[in-house]
This record gives sequence, structure tokens and C-alpha cells, in this order.
Amino acid sequence: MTDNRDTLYAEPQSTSDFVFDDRVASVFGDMIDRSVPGYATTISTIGEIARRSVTPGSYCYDLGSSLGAATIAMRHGIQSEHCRIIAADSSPAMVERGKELLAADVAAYESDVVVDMICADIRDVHIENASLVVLNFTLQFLPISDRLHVLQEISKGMLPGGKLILSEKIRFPDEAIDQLNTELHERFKLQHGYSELEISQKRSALENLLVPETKEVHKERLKEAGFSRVDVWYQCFNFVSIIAVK
Ligand code: GEK
Repeated sequence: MTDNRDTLYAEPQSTSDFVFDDRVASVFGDMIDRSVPGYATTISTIGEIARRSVTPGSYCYDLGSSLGAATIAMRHGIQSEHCRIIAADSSPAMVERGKELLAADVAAYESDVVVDMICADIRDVHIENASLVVLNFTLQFLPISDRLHVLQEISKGMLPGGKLILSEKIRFPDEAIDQLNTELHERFKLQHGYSELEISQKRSALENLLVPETKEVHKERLKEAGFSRVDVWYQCFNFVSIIAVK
């Protein structure tokens, strides 16, 4: 996605909250690959689910699209005619860089799927006629009090049988298991070239911004929002991806 290596937290710095700005957008592909276990699997599987599930004339949404990795996977996967993907992210820097990467993909890979990549808060995106909606590590950045409403709006705009992929960093109800998974995740980051300093500075920067919940809370909320079938299809340490069917 990008060759730029993430060294944003390599030097000691005064603590400040994480922002999805130009600096992050320019290294984001490398950052997410080396920080989120199973990220590549979620992206390729979103493409495969698009291939199997997206129906003719329907819309797909990539909410919190960053550089558009899931959008591009869906664009390649969709086999049905007259489909549209709406990719939305609230970071202007992400959308700008995402549009460049999308243009390169459109030039390299032929498809009649129309893609709109827009700068918008996912709480303001109207969902309609949807056979596939993707929230790949995005809901975790919304205040907990907004999460049910967002999922209800998604559910209302989905076609019967439509699918939602919700990927999240989670916490565990059992403290010792939570600690073990946190340590396993930190080891993953060390193995992928981050230093102890980078890991701890990034943790502090994300502390107020990324609020993980348990798998159980996510599954219950999805049911409350109107999804009939809900289950985890992937998990590695404290990262899960859930499929919910309308
Ligand atoms: C991927 N899905 O590569 N509205 C819109 N976008 C938001 C909001 C919001 N309220 N809050 C945060 N974002 C991507 C990865 S990254 C995950 C998603 C991560 C955006 C934010 O700007 C960022 O681009 C994205 O959500 C989260 O499959 O950084 O861990």
C-alpha cells in the first residue's frame, strides 16, 4: 500500500493524542501491517466476501476507509453488475492519499464498479441499498455512546441477507487473559520491528482515542441493532473480525 516506514514514535516525545494527519497517512500501510495481527487476512477476506455476497445493483460501504485497502479488495472481488462502493473517512489526509491509490488501482485493474471516496464522518453517512458494509477497525474510535446508533443506521440501510464486517481491537472480561493477550500483541509488534519506546509512546497516544470493548458486548449490540446472525470469523490475540447478517 505504501513503502514508507512508520518511525513516528521512534524518538522520545511529549505525549499528545494520536491524529490521523499527513504524517500518519504517509506511513499508514506500514503502520497497520506491523501493528494489527491479521490485518492482511481481514483485507483479503473482505474481498472474498464481496465476491460471494455483493448482489447486482447494490451498494457497498467502507466506513473509516483510511487509504482504501478494503475498498480496493471489494472492487477486485465484486462479480455482480452495476454496483457502487462508498468509502468514507473523516481524515482529509487519508482521503487525499486514498484517492491517489484508488486512481492507480483503477488504471491497473479493470472493473465496472463505481467508487466514491469521500471525506465524511461515518455518523453522517446515509446507508441505503447495502449488501456489504465494512467497519474494519473504525468503530473503536467512536465514543461508546454513539456506537449503537451507527450500527442501527447501517442495519436499516441494508438489504435482507446483507453482511456487515466489523473488525475491532477488543479487551477480555478476564483480567489475566486480557493481560496475556496484550503481551502477545506487544511481542507481535516487537517482532515486526517496533521498539519498546515506540510501543509505549503509541499506547499513550491512543489511550483516550481507541476504546476497546469485549467480543460479547459487540455481539450483543449487533443483535440489538437488528442483525439476525452474528459471529466471529477471525481472531488473533486482542483483534477480532465479526460477521453480522441482516
Ligand atoms: C483499513 N478501515 O485499512 N468517521 C470517519 N472516519 C473515522 C472516524 C469517524 N468518526 N473516526 C475515525 N475514522 C481501514 C483502517 S483505521 C484503523 C481503519 C486504525 C477513521 C480514521 O481517520 C482512520 O483513517 C480510520 O478511521 C481508522 O481497512 O488506525 O487502527
